Amino acid sequence: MNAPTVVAASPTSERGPLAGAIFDTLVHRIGKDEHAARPHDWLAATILTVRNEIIERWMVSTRAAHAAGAKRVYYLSLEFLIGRLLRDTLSNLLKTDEVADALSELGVMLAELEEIEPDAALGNGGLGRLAACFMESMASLDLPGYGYGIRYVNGMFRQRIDNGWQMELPETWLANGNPWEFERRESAYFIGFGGEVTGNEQGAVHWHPAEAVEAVAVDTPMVGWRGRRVNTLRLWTARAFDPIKLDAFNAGDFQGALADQLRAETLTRVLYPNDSTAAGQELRLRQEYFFSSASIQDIVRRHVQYFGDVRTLPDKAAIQLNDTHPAVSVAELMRLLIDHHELGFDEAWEITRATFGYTNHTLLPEALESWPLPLFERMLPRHMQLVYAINAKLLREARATNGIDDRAIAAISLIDEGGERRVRMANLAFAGSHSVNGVAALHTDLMKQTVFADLHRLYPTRINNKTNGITPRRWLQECNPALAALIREGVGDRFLDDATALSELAPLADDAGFRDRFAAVKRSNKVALAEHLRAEMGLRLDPNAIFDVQIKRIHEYKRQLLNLIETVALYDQIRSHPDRDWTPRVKLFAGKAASSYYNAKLVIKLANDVARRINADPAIGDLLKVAFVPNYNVSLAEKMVPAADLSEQISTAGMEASGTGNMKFALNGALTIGTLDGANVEIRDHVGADNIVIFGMTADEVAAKRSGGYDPRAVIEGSRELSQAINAISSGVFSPDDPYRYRDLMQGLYDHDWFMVAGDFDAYAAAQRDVDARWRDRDAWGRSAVLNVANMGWFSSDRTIAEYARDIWGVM
Ligand code: B1N
Repeated sequence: MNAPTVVAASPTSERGPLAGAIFDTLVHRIGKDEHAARPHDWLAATILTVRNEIIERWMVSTRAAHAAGAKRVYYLSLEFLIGRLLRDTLSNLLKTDEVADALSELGVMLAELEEIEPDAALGNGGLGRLAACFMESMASLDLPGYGYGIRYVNGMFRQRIDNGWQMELPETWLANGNPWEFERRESAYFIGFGGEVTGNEQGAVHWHPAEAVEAVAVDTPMVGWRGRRVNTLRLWTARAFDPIKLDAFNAGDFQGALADQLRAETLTRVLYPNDSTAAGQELRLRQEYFFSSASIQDIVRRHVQYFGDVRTLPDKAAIQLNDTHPAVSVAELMRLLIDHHELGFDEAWEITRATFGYTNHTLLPEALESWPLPLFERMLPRHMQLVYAINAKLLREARATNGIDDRAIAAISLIDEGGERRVRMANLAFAGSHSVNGVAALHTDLMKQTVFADLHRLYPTRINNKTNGITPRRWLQECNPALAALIREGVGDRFLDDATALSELAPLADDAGFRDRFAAVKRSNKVALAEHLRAEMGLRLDPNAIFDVQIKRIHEYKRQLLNLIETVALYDQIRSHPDRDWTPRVKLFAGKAASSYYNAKLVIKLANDVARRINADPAIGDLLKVAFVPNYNVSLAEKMVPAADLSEQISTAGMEASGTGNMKFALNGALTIGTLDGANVEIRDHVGADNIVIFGMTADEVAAKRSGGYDPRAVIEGSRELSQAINAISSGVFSPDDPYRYRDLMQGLYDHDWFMVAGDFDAYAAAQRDVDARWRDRDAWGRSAVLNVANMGWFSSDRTIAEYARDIWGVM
């Protein structure tokens, strides 16, 4: 941002107490006066001032949990995609207006400060954002919940588009400091790596790590709705025990003197930019063990300090593993119980299983984590022994179970023996937990039928479903204040505390006056987005067109390519039949590709190539505009979601575990065009089949086609629209500078088409023309949009968290 807009500041004597406090913070904590202060100084002064109030509530929350001897919930996640915190925190404290007024007395605009706060982008996509929504809901439901993760210095990379190609730049969210966080130097733990394990005659085991770093806690307060509770997000940072080797330094070896510190800092330096892909890197396993060990040590220490006896851990602590990234925690807790607390193996195993729950977020084979056994053994020799011991017990149980044959035993084993031996983290997490859940009904069914079929036969009650949710505070109240105000006018403010009360809106779907006001809100959000995109990328968009939006990570299974091919087909149709009554569309794309994912990066280039050609075609005018918006993140989503008319949720059925973007759009009054995949199935059930546009193969049909000889070439040749669009892309119509750029990408569709782009194309194109027709019936569209909002309350993460609390954690 440039210099903030200067509004006239009030004279000092007329300032209220809050303005006085912010000013005092600016002077005494930041060390600047109003002449020297930059926008970031005002931001820091505001946050530090607000923080004072939060701290008091934070202590109240902590003391209350302690006094009640309450059971605590620990959410372990390698990712927390928080985004910005100022607007969220002020809104939850009901202090937005008060702070805005105080700042305006000082000549500063709150909205401008909110816009310069950097996103805490400590996650890739849906999995990390879910963890952030869960933190907010736990605080809002007054549950004593702790998040544990890593304080990456560089979060998700910044995406720049250079001549249509994605470029990755380092993200530096800490460049101006982080006024939200508290470093807890006293909460530091020893984390060992490598070395060897010895035993004595009494059977006591001792691990002598070859290397060690110190994990230091950094806490951020998480404020719940109405400030009801303040919980802690505890992120670990790594430090060398010996920050500098003075002897080496004095001998002139400056780099050697600092080598340990550098190696430690490297551990928590960057977030792996993988989404739904396992990173096969030694550093990744080090990160996973580092944060798991620090978190488990912290949890056990707190428990023993408060309750005296480690054996009551499952009564007082529930630990949820967010996917398998923290799964080594199972072995780490076993190690602490056996080696440090001297429990027997069986008792330790009972406690471990009663304490952990595991959430699975994907069945994609390339995303299932497994570690080469030699690497695991070299880095974690004691944990390797424990994994073997757990496996022996697991396989003994399996062999004693009817109907489990040798093939099933091999699938259940914690060790994958096919080829290079590997440790299977999903099996370890499954075996070590009393609950294993999927994130949408369909996904949970597929868990039982596919990846976990044999473990499910062995433990038939363990798998359960917890359909994902989103926090309605950030994803309705804060990102769409105009819609929130309209809902309040319509049905009062009960929905603010209970999102299912949105259902009271349903009758207003038939009220033409309400629909008009609803449409006006949507239109003003579209105008605001168009203005933002004009300023940022020089785009000119017509707010009367359908805003058709696909924003999410770029991945073949999410099928941005299906959308782009259909865009090309539509372009072709409009040019061939300019006389028809076309419905104007704006197609917006945004999302990041993993830096090593070639095809995903090529899809970004294709989106930009298609956009450049179509947007410059005078024969098309405003009938079709296409844009790829750079650097998708939480803050950009908060601008795009409220402005969308149509939400693209078009993954190959069976591949998207849940999706949560789908929920954000529907809650903000967009209609979904989607496959019967992930939570789309449940969204259809809630909003009603008439208010969503479903197309394409089901998960069963996809599976059947894949095993029964799917012939994409025949499909493509049988569809004139599709083959023309593919030929155009393949022959360089959109890439005259490099006509062969997309030839292999298109050829792949003829040869294998694993994601069934061709198989679903005709159904998708027909569904899009159905969307056009619905759009032209403004009353029917408006009615459907209102009914989407009215029926999306169930997808609040408050509902999701209440289910976890009741069924898995035993805290509600
Ligand atoms: O988790 C989300 C779901 O809504 C999405 O459908 C699902 O794709 C997403 C390895 C993942 N699954 N797996 C990952 C992320 C990072 C990584 O390194 C895998 N993300 C999901 C929330 O349930």
